Amino acid sequence: MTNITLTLGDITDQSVDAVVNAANSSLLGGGGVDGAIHRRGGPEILEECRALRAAQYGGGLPAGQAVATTAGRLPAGWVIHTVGPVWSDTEDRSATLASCYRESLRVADELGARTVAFPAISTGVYRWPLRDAARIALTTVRDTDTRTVTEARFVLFGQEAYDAFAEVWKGLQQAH
Ligand code: AR6
Repeated sequence: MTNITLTLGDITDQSVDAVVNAANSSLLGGGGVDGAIHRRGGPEILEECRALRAAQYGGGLPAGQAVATTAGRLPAGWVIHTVGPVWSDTEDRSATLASCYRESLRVADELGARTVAFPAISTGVYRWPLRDAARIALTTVRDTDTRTVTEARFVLFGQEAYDAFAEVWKGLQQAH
């Protein structure tokens, strides 16, 4: 069973077995969490991402999937890169967002990771509304069985994101 915790902070400061990156399909870096992870983790992460592109992900990593690399100089064992969906007003892409969390946990289990730090995937550049993203993230992680993962730590960057996750989590626990 995975214990869910919420933390206000920067995901690159987390000493965990695996840090999840809200990447894009190119796997070659970007802004937001992705930029912070590559900056702080150093060039080894990008080297492994390039190798993945040259091997099994020639067309890029599809949204909803996840793949692991070294964490370079981060205080973590691995980075698990996943690609969230861009928010759409006209199309329901919730299943893809849920898949990011499920697939990241599956990869973490394969690695034998116990502690995993997640950002609020898709809530930055990809514009997913925070509360809805929090509901999808929290219910998906709560309902996913894991073998080795015992802690899923949501690392929220800013009070607004923290409060949204905390309120949604409180509501879900009361409903249970
Ligand atoms: N630690 C934790 N959370 C963070 C950090 C950090 N250091 N920095 C930002 N956040 P985003 P997306 C929060 O934009 O929406 C990139 O360019 C941020 O406040 O990083 O999935 C990729 O390459 C927000 O709540 O990811 C893709 O092109 C959340 O992390 C695209 O952005 C996610 O914001 C992916 O967009």
